[in-house]
Amino acid sequence: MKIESIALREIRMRLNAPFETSFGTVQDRRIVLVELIADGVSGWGEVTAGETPAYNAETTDTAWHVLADFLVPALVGKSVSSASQLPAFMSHIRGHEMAKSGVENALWDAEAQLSRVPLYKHLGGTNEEIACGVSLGIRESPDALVSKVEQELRSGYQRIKLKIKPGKDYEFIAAVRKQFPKIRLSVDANSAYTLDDAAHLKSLDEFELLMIEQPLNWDDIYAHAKLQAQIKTAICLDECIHNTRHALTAIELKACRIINIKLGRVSGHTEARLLQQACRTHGVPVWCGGMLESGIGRAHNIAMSTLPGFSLPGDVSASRRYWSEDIVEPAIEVAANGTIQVPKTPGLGYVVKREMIEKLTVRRNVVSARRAAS
Ligand code: OSB
Ligand code: MG
Repeated sequence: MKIESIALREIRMRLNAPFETSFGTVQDRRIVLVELIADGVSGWGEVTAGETPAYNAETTDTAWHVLADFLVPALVGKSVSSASQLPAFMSHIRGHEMAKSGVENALWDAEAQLSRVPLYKHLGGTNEEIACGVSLGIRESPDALVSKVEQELRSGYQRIKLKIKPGKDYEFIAAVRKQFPKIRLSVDANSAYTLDDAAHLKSLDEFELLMIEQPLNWDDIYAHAKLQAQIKTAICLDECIHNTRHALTAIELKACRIINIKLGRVSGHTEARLLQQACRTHGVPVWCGGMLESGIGRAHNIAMSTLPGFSLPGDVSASRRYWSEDIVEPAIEVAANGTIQVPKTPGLGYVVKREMIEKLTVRRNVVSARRAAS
């Protein structure tokens, strides 16, 4: 496949409601979209970086910089034998996984279309429907949280994840668990605690949580191993895991019993596939995390979630939970039993709404092979 052109766009989209985590609150998203043309076919990817470097080191603006100034010039005009070879063309650039993922995933979409197969099949996915959970932001009060949980359970979601931080944890979880003793419940701290909090985190064992996600430092696998040895609840790593090597280190150190895979955090479909395979070999369940994506990123998440290692419900929810109108059609919907039917048309399986994207675009950068060569 020849990479003929790459177009970057930044779009602005407002979430239906503010989303609060231990590191801050977001409502106005600044999303970088990548449209890559290979052999005449257009593929789409989404950069999942946040607006601030609070979840990880990348932001909308660092991703734009690395894409526009380094990745796009290195890739336009190149011929690649398959999308899975793309990481080799980007390995001279350290880090910036989310920027890389946006462009790599766009090529996977194009390659699937060129092969006339749905992306999920092209990736090696085996499940035709995926199990969905929700991630609920921090709320004012335990009562407000309980009514939100009730609403999401009524929509059918199979697992509820609560964002927590010091001072907004025990009572909130206790209130939800009291009301719903049997549901699959997990919590996500986004690195808000330290090992000094081990006794406090151990007190959460009584709630029989499915997992506690990333309680400690974003870059500290070893500290999680020390914590896992002291608590019953399974630790799930999110922020710490950028590639398969990190996952193997975490598994060997017994730093977690579950891993969340986010396409952006691990630099795209190629590494995500390797990572889920390594976890599967070691009997470690994985699930698909979310980054408040638009429909394009969500469609990639759906395709990835069909791989055999994805045995727990992901943070892959319906378009309407985030947006009044999504940028793909049909909008992504979750059935009453908490599943998404994986689309069967070639590529992403959803139609990208170009006119809408055009209206939301605040900046663009287009590089085509002819221009790159001249
Ligand atoms: O840690 O999983 C996380 C959103 C932004 C940054 C980090 C995280 C999240 C979520 C939201 O939990 C998941 C979603 O997209 O619904
Ligand atoms: Mg998380």
